[in-house]
Amino acid sequence: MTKRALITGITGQDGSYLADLLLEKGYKVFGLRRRTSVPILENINHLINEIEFIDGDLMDLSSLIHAVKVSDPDEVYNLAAQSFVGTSWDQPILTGQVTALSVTNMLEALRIVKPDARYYQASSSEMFGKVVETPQKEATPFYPRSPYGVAKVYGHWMTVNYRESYNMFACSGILFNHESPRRGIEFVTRKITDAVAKIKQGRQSELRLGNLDALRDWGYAKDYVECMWLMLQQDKPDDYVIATGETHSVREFCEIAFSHVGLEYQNYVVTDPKFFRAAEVDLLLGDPTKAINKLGWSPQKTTFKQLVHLMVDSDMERVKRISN
Ligand code: NDP
Ligand code: GDR
Repeated sequence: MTKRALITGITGQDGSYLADLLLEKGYKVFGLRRRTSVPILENINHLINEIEFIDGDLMDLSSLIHAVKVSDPDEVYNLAAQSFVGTSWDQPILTGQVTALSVTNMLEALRIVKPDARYYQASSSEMFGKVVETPQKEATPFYPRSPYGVAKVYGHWMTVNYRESYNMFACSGILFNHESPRRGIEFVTRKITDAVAKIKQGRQSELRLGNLDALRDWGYAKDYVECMWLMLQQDKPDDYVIATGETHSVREFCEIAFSHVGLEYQNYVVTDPKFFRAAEVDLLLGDPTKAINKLGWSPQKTTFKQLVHLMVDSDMERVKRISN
């Protein structure tokens, strides 16, 4: 029997890679999509005829009930969110409504219409926030440092709560930062690789960044969506940290990205207070031991250096295309 999956956040980085993966596995894929005046299809243009889109918004419970009825899913991947930490200080209430409370909308839609569907919640290493313990694992206490991090803690605990209250197959993946050529342009990695390509091709002169000393455990999004799927194939629902177990600074990312095209980052990167955060998460470093042992997942498919290089190469090509 063909398995059916409903993905929220299908137009985003992870939703698009997950759709690629599930289609490869022979799933029928449904994607919840917000109505926009101009379609945002950059990440899923190649799949437009393979996905069945359902119009809806995570904040609108009735649209989620409709989406679950129409898709009749075996698996639901709830990836939609206001996902940019910076914006969460500018729009803390919206972030709470979308990234926190709407998780309950999705869980309620499932409880009402299809309680035996398996559910994946996109939790985040931002829940760890201030360093309490390093490396961070499933049992590390949360200390979120942004409205986004606080919202993700709510969504995480609601997922645990629905699992324990209603015996639903609900899992949370606590994913550390993962990047790719499909990453939104405002996130630091993509902002850097886009700038490297534009500077190299004479279309930009400098790159303005905030805190260069922030440390992140960066992996490749294409590798990480596999874990989401693996979590829903287990006998029992559970929560897992997904990370590489390595941490690198924003500065190191710059060094590798600029040097890949023969440039030195010091000549182009300018520190701008505008990009510093009201409260910073200084160090993220995850311990993926549980995922390795229980899911049989391998964290080091794509190394940090390979990740930086593949993102720079992709932006070099894209900038060349748009320049012609
Ligand atoms: P993106 O920002 O690339 O994608 C977010 C998606 O959510 C988009 O498809 C967006 O749609 C959709 N969305 C936003 N608001 C709503 C809404 N009200 N109703 C319906 N859809 C909405 O995020 P990523 O793909 O990077 O991340 C996926 C999930 O994983 C997010 O929940 C994120 O918080 C979480 N996460 C991400 C990590 C990472 O490093 N990438 C790490 C840990 C967790 P639209 O195109 O219309 O804006
Ligand atoms: P993050 O990702 O906040 O970790 O959240 P982001 O790439 O935005 O920031 C990473 C680190 O880089 C520092 N930084 C800058 N960041 C941005 N965006 N722009 C800059 O100019 C800049 N200069 C320095 C930041 O201060 C920060 O320390 C991502 C998102 O995908 C979340 O949805 C997800 O949950 C977490 O990763 C895990």
